Amino acid sequence: MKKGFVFDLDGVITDTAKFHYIAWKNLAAELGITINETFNETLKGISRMDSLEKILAYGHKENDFTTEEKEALAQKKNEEYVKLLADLSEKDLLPGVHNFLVQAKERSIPCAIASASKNAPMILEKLGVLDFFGHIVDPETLKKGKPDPEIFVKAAESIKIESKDAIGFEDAQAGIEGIKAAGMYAVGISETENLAGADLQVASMTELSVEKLLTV
Ligand code: GL1
Ligand code: MG
Repeated sequence: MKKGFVFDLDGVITDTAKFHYIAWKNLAAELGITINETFNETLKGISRMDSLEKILAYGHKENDFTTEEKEALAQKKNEEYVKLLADLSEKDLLPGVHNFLVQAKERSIPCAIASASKNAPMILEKLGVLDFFGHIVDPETLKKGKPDPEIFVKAAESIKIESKDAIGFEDAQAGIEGIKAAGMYAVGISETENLAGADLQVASMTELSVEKLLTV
């Protein structure tokens, strides 16, 4: 039997991935760099500064800015992103998420968040689901981002289970790779992308039952 769940946030719990895309696209445009949805797939699950570095490299501007300038650019993106979240509330939970979390709670299955986003606690609070999670991994404590397994291993440890007993949920390819490298069972959630390496892929969490998943 599996013993716990580890969730990505953006694109799994709520559709904030679209707001990250808008904010990155606008910042890139100001720098004369055009990004599209295909390129955006490679940003999913990637930390704020690493995302900026990837965008600059994509536009051949990786050597054009000082560290301070890059920090200011990342902050600017975050300010726009946070503005886009102003109306975020329970209605923005993705389909099936609330029901799944309730089912997990009824069975006393611990849940943790493994997101690269520094905004995770604020977002979970706005969504009204903060209390369902035993722990939110602080991305500042990580040596390496996804696809490294570190964030998933830390998430399992934080809810006192072994990685092999955990199930991870992800919408991004880098995340699926991290979950598998941690030795967990990987559930991919995407309507549009083929998430290579996932043990199971669904279009939304409405397709999942806690009881059935625990015995995979
Ligand atoms: C960071 C990036 C986002 C996204 C998330 C992970 O979030 O900026 O584009 O890749 O990590 O889902 P944040 O800026 O909220 O720390
Ligand atoms: Mg995600």
